[in-house]
Amino acid sequence: MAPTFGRGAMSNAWTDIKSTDLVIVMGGNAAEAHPCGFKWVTEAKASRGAKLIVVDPRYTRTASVSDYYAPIRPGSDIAFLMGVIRWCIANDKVQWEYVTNFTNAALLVKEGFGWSDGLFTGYDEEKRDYDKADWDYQIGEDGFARVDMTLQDPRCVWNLLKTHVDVYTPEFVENVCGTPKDRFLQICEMIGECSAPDKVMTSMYALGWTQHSKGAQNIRGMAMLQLILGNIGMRGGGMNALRGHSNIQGLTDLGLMSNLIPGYLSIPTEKEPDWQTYMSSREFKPLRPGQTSYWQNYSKFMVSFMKAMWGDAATEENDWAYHYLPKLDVPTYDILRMFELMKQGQVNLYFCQGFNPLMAFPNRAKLTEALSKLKLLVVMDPLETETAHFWENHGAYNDVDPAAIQTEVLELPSTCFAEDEGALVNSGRWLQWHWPGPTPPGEAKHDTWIMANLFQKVRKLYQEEGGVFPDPILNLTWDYQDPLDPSSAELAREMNGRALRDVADPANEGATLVAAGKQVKNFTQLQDDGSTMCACWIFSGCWNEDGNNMARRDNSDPDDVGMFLNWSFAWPLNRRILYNRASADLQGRPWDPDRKLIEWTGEKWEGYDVPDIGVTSKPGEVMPFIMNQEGTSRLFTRGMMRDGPFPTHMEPFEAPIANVLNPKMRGNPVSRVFVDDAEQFATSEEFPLVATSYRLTEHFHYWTKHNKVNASLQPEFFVEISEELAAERGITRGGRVRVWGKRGEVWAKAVVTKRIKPMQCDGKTVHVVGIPLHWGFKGAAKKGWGPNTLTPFVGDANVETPEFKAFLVNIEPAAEEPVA
Ligand SMILES: Nc1nc2c(c(=O)[nH]1)N[C@H]1C(S)=C(S)[C@@H](COP(=O)(O)OP(=O)(O)OC[C@H]3O[C@@H](n4cnc5c(=O)[nH]c(N)nc54)[C@H](O)[C@@H]3O)O[C@H]1N2
Ligand SMILES: Nc1nc2c(c(=O)[nH]1)N[C@H]1C(S)=C(S)[C@@H](COP(=O)(O)OP(=O)(O)OC[C@H]3O[C@@H](n4cnc5c(=O)[nH]c(N)nc54)[C@H](O)[C@@H]3O)O[C@H]1N2
Ligand SMILES: [Mo]
Repeated sequence: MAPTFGRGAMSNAWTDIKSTDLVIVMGGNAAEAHPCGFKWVTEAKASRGAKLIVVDPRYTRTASVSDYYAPIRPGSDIAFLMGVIRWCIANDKVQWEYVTNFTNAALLVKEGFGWSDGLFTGYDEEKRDYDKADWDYQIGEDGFARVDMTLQDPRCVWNLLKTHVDVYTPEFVENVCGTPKDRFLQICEMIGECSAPDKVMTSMYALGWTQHSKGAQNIRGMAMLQLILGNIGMRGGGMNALRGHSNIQGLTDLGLMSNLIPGYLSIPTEKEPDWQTYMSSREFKPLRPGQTSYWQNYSKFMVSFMKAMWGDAATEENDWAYHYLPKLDVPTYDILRMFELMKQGQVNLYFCQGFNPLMAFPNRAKLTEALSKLKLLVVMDPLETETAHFWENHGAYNDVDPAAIQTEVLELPSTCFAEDEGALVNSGRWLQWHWPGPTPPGEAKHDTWIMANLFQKVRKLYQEEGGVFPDPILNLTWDYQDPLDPSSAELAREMNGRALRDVADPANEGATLVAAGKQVKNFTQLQDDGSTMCACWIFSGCWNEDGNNMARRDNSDPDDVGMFLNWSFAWPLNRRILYNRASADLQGRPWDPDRKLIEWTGEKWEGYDVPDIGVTSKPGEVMPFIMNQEGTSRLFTRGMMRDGPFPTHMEPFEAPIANVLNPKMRGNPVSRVFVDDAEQFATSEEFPLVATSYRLTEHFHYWTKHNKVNASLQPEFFVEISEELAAERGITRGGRVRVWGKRGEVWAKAVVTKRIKPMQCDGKTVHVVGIPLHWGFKGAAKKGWGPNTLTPFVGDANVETPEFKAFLVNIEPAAEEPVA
């Protein structure tokens, strides 16, 4: 599997949004969930008359300041986006020069690739997987992908795309999405204007797109549209994932997932028993002549990582201690799989750090059953969480029998991020250093202190008792001044990397590029001969010999372009807009002179941002998308996505209507479904209402209910329904309701609102029930439930994000809640 850059980050930056002409917020609610960042939208509106479009099942506070709003049925965004692409193609709203040269539109695809009935070729129903052999380019005798730059060949990506989107007519969109046709067409018109080289749209999205069984394809859909409009790499453009927690971007960057190594390198699989096999599928050769294909440097990043981990124990002779790395026997040990294994009794100890899964993960009954099977649960958290107290009876709020649960629970009080020193990576990939706030209360310890102390104790046990394979633990580099309390500065310097011996300068014979012991300048100095170490290559440059670049606080912004190059440090290489080479045409002239970013001087690239291309790479020869083998961006993704090279309409696992492309198909046909859960998907006959879940400005997840001020601002769990549904079910404003689904039931106060309206989809009236997520049985707020008693245990086919945003329920008036 090819690692991808920016697995959900902003391609641009918050400060860049002010340069846009059109903002589309679809799959998010930035005004409420990202209120500080949203000021840049307000700025764009005020300073350059930018317009704002919102597409959301609910009329949100973002919608309330929009220029145009359209409703959409939860889980139907692919149909909408493919509909917009179809409309743009049909109405010649295409940035042709960009599409032809900077995307893979001209590349020819194998004859065997095709689709029918909502499925691509190669589907195996039993395996719930595709054979992807034909989802690829035609390769010529020269070893390069074949092209037709005139876009005439029926097998070129462009013509396949055109045929693929043909079914998504405005009528199809209206029928599937419930979005009135006139609203859809008005949005198409607004978006279409941004195909002009000097008009730019930005896409701001978050969980409204990711939390679906085809979340990754929702995002692909918009990325493709942005490419067709020529908006990637442009100031005021891009694909902008608005990340959630203050450092969730840092979490992904540092590879805190079972299949990742820091910097989007990947953990080996069982099929890669040795280093040569592992490397053979990672250092991608260019697929078009003269292209960069930057992953050819993979071994430099990987070897430097191995040296950071195991120092002298990682040598060329032992393939850099490759045998120390675990080998995955399944694609990932994602959280859904871990809870499934726990439920099957295959996990003894669960170490839960900064996570409250009983509140945050789907199907509470299953989670409770899983946690009850553990021998030991360790929770490391500054707060008392529901997860740590899952065994307590709280009446209907947590209806368990403590006597029947044998799991031992240990709580390790940790500090919270505001009490720590370190860098938080924001959505725009900026590593911003921060300094500790208040002194931690009581016995609370920093996470690093707890981890270091645990590690030293475990290492001592291995030293004394051996064990099956002690080497990776015994040889782990741990050269911190205080081994029981590594400092944030030491960790950051390790992520930047340094020379372990003198590194020769390849461009200057006899000269030294980096002297032994010195910090490398950035990742371009990393080597694969063991002479450098670096714990996270994309962060390299954050703390070099110039000092802590993340702590920089110079807010000057020459010509008011929104780059702020001397404020903090952005990965990679302090670049603020990814793919910025694409902001200029084939000759290297900015598409929009008023929105110049970088340009070709005749000798090199220069401008306001750090060029995203070799500074002397000639325009017209080296294409802008250097991370890809093609040198271009991808309208067609070959075999990278498990569920298709193009996004195709799929219904949620629990949907009010059948998939109109294939009525027999449920959900995403390649999403992983565990046996017991398959029996638990509801049908619309039993549960006719579509539920979706979201956050409120006044609360942050499950922390702020511990705070009396927030708890009084939003005191009580509620659900939101339309006036029409309320009337139909005899529900009164502020009345109590019971909401139930296939997996459980909750009681809530009813907020009856005009902000949600029934929709017409495939001949049915579809009602939406909105469920905010902030209540539980701990803290200062009144006890409540949130949505996850009801949500299904299934996730996205590519990344396993649970399907929190579209599931089925029913609702009825209730006298009062049955609380013990
Ligand atoms: N105040 C506050 N701010 C927060 C948080 C918080 O708890 N409180 N949490 C943070 C975190 S961790 C995250 S990840 C972000 C999340 O940020 P967002 O994703 O913006 O927040 P949500 O409220 O989950 O959902 C956004 C919107 O998606 C809509 N939606 C639901 N289903 C669909 C659909 O199928 N299609 C479309 N187009 N829209 C749909 C919902 O109606 C909702 O308005 O917020 C962060 N910010
Ligand atoms: N139905 C539904 N479910 C959802 C969502 C949805 O939209 N709908 N959204 C999902 C999303 S996007 C997210 S991010 C999750 C959030 O789910 P969680 O991440 O589980 O929720 P939080 O309460 O934000 O954080 C977990 C814990 O981290 C602790 N913590 C804070 N700082 C520190 C620290 O420095 N160290 C340690 N050790 N702990 C710390 C907090 O006290 C808190 O108890 O919920 C998910 N669940
Ligand atoms: Mo999140």
